[in-house]
Amino acid sequence: MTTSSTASPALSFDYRDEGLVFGPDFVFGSATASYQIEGAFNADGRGPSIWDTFSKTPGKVWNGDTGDVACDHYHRLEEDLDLMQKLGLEAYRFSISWSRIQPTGRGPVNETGMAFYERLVDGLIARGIKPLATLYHWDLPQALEDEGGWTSRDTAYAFADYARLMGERLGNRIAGWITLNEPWCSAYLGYGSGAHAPGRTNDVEALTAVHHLNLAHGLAVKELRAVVSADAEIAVTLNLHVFRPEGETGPEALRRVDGLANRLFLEPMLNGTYPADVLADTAGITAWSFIHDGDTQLICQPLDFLGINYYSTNRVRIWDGKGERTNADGHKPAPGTAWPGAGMVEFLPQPGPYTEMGWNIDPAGLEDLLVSVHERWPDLPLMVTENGAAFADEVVTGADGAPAVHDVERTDYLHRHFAAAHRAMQRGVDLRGYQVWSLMDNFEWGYGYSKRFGIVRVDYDTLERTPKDSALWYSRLIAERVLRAG
Ligand code: IFM
Repeated sequence: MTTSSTASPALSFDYRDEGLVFGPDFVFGSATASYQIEGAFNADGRGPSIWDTFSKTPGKVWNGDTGDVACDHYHRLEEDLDLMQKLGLEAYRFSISWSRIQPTGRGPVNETGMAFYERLVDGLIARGIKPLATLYHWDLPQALEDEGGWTSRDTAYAFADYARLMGERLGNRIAGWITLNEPWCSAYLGYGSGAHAPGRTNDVEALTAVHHLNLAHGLAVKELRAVVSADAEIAVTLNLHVFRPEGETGPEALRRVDGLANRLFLEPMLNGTYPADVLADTAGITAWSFIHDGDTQLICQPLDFLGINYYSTNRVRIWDGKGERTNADGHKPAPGTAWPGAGMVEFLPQPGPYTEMGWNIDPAGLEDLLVSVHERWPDLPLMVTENGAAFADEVVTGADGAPAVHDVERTDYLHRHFAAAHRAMQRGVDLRGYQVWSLMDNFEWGYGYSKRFGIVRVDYDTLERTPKDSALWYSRLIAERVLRAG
């Protein structure tokens, strides 16, 4: 897997192309996730998830923020649906809170929780917006974590049951199903570095979680296929990492981290095998005996598209043991490591500019990534299921006296990444659509409410929504299908 091009012919351009045309079938949308926006953490029978527990554990989340209220989307559904329609979204990617449906992760449906998603999906369809549903965006029911979470094989089977149940109830209305969002984060940040819920820091557990998440994906695809409409698409979303190797040791560093971050998911899911070199690299940590006979065949299910989340790039080499070591992997601070068995890899600071997350802005990385995945799996359609940027927005009073946010940097970021996606399509990539992260400002995990990714501003005191200039720019792009500067 070469998500790792050193240089692409595109690097000399600034990606501020204008006039690029997107065809009528390209699906413009926006994305959110349940814990990040819904709030209503204990309403109508919802059970606790690992993020409820983690966010309420002192010191885990910036400022002690939690998702208890978040954007209160649960109670403001109609207003948010109207907003999506006003912006002209063609698709909306949301995630389902497992513990709203099955409060303990198993057992009968909590009908009030299900009714919320039925209202959401029906409301989207009534407004001509395609529902794209993610089954798992990190909010594991706490009861399942208490039984071992993703280190337990049973969790994969419980997930498959939940997937079937959702397929039975919504399978005739969802245009696209996404089993998992970014299993890399669930496994390595949840069980390795401890930056995310459940906050464990154990290399063996992180690698075990990788396999059980892969297995959960495969089992869920099988269950969904059995019950959803024939025209519903089924996919998974991966946050594939783009690594740029630095110096002589760069290629070896790249092989190691590309193996952990990308190939450990892509290869079982798309080829039905685990990468032998990664199993060998990590043999000192685990013998991988949790992979049972037949698992890789189960994991490898035909997919209708692959969802790719992209934000920035990494520069890597093997640490030479001299001087001060940098560790700019973009997922710090954390008590443990997100890179089991790859402690010798040094993440070098990237040249700027940066977003408010400290992540470098590199649209060429998106073009490189889409092209490299396409070259490896030419028949697999792709969709950008997340891309966007956090900036410190300022609210001003607009000409009409109403609040306004002139988020020039976010608009420019989106413009350049849409240009990169367009160029990838010109190079043959079958890219089906693009879901901007995020529809609205929300709970940014360990960073709480300190980082704003929304194209719509949320005032966390009044919960008022204000479309930022980036939202107005996006609305125009969707209407005209021609890329222009902000
Ligand atoms: O907010 C997250 C989202 O939940 C998953 N992908 C990355 C986003 C920005 O960090």
